[in-house]
Amino acid sequence: MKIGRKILFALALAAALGVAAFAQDTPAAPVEPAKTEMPATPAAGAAPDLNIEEPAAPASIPDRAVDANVFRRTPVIDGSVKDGEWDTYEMTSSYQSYIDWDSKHLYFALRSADVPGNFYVVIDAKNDGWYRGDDNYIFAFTVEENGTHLKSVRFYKTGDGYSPASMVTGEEHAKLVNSVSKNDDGIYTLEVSVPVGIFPGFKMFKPGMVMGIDLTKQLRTDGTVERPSECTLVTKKVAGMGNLSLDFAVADDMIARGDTLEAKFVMKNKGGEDAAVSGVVIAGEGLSESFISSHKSVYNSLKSGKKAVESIKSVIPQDMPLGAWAVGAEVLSGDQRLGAGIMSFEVVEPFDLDTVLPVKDVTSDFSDINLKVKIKSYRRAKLHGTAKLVMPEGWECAVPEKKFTVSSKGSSVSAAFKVKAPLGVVGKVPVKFIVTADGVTKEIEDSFSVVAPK
Ligand SMILES: [Ca+2]
Ligand SMILES: [Ca+2]
Repeated sequence: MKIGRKILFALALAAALGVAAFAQDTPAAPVEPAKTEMPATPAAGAAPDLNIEEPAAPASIPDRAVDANVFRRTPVIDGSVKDGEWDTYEMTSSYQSYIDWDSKHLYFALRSADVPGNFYVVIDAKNDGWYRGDDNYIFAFTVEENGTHLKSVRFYKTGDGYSPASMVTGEEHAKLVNSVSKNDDGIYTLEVSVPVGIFPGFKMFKPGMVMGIDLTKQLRTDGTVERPSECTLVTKKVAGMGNLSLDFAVADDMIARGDTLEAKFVMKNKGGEDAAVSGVVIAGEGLSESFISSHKSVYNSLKSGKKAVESIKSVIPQDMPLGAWAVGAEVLSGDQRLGAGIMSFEVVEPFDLDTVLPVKDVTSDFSDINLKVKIKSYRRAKLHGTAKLVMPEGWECAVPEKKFTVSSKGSSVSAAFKVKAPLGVVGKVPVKFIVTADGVTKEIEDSFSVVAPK
């Protein structure tokens, strides 16, 4: 069933959280101090000040209303902020900023009437202290009148010490950052994605992770920043009025195409009086609207102390793009909204691959070198497939292709191959596995080292 009604959960939540709406048409003059440019990289040998504690917030920074719970959702990086695409981070009279995340990326966006100017994404990935460790980044964007922008990534790596002086620009990191901007009638929009691999030690972003993140239009006059705000990566957001408490429960939110998203939306009336609930609408939110089955349930009321559960069941179609999506629920009393919530899930490939190769150097006269590819299934049904090993010229492998079955979702099997080195080979050996299952073929490459026998 399709419900021809647009549910604007982001705005509903913003209203429930008491955040002012973005005044797009009448941008007020910014009350910020004059903008500052990024400082040049200090000369090598600039003495780091290792004993200073983190800088206190300067008095000139105004109080900011930010939503530090970052919702999981995959936006389209095309320079346009669409309904249901972004989770709001901060709203001011002159600009609005957004953060989303999924398992592979962090996403940031800015809509601003205040151009030209600067936009900085400041990240303390492990939230272990700004300027501490090797996880401190400033992604800097300079906004031009015509909507173009320049990009630089500053990477602060200081080991265990504290030092704003130890900065390095990371050209290789800048290349990994995807950003698209547009200027539409004086409203400038910038959308950015940052891959998880930029941050040392991070393989995947996961629910509950706490990261230090700040989106700001200015740095302090000395080019440093405040300690980034603690942001938590979340998979659901709810806001109920009065004594109405709302929640989502989902057993498994990493779902392969063809499998079913199964979740529950739970309402509880914690008050002493009946709540005038007249209906609940469940539907795909924003961009997922056309992929997710929707329904509306009619209520007379929700009695005092009672709980009501709405089941969400929707088969993930084969054409639904990979990434994180949102389902929304809206609690109605006639035309009034008593509450709303969004919950996310991630559409994933049917399986993931990892390699298990010799960690230590192998001597070239060793006859049975063991190479494995580990296949983790995301399909609820048994996953049958084939794994093929591709070695450089001259390597022997008696059985280079194997069949495998992964019995259940979340479990893994390894396909193991024994190989023998050609005579006299030494050095790094590239290995490629090609795995096909469920109509999807994936490849993974890795390497191990061969040394001459003693
Ligand atoms: Ca977009
Ligand atoms: Ca840090």
